[in-house]
Amino acid sequence: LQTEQSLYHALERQELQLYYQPVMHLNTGGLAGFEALLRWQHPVSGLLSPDQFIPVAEESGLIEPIGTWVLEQALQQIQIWQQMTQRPLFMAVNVSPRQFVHADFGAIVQQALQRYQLSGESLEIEITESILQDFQRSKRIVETLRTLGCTVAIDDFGTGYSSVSLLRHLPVSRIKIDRSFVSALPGRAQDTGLVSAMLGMAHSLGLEVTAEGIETAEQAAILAGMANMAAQGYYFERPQPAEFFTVGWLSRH
Ligand code: G
Ligand code: G
Ligand code: MN
Ligand code: NA
Repeated sequence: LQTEQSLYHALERQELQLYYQPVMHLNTGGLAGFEALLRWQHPVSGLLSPDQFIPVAEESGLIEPIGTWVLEQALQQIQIWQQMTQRPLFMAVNVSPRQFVHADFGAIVQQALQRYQLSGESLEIEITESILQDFQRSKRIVETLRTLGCTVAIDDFGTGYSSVSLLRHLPVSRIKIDRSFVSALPGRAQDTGLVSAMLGMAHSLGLEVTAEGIETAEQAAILAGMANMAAQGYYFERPQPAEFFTVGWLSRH
């Protein structure tokens, strides 16, 4: 794990970078949007993934300026890609609990949308069940985000003990089925059964679904046969820097 001081400098020295992973419409193969994934280009250790520094950012409070930077950067990028493609692509942004329950989170989102002249539908906020620690406040923030037109997704759905409880109490719009369920496909009847139960639940509640971690054509075909959904995974594309999509990729999709 990295230290607080070096992370402080990372922000200052512009060592943080966003990678993007496309989110596809599984049944049509068309592009739906992107998820922004944070990286730290560390001068000594090389490219670091969020697991190596988000915990320090959370503990130190640096997650607030870092999270605001991520939001601004991601929205600036989706504005560029929307203009390039003339399509209503969305950007999904991961938000840590400490960032989410910050008193100004709604205002920070609103300002960022205004700055890049984007409607709320351009932004999806991904939360995990760890926000349940501050449930009342989280509920108000989810409501504020929905008022702004943003979608709110439950990330890593199915991995926590309370994922289902979250659906019961929060007006979220989407679940992202955790990749551990997708990587089990094709598997035993139980593995397929779990995924179809999650799809059934989403359907009953009027929620949209993204399946994460699709790595093979077979997994894509199995899921496409089950329901309409959005999909992400190495099978479609790995997370890549913005230039990768701007130069070439977007004109082919
Ligand atoms: O991209 P990768 O698979 O290494 O991401 C690892 C984890 O880091 C995932 O759980 C992802 O949700 C989280 N993550 C990625 N980018 C961000 C970010 O900008 N903010 C926060 N809080 N978490 C992120
Ligand atoms: O927790 P969250 O869903 O935000 O994490 C997304 C992480 O999953 C990113 O770090 C991304 O690099 C990783 N990821 C995306 N697609 C795949 C995939 O198909 N297989 C695997 N193993 N990881 C993936
Ligand atoms: Mn995510
Ligand atoms: Na996830």
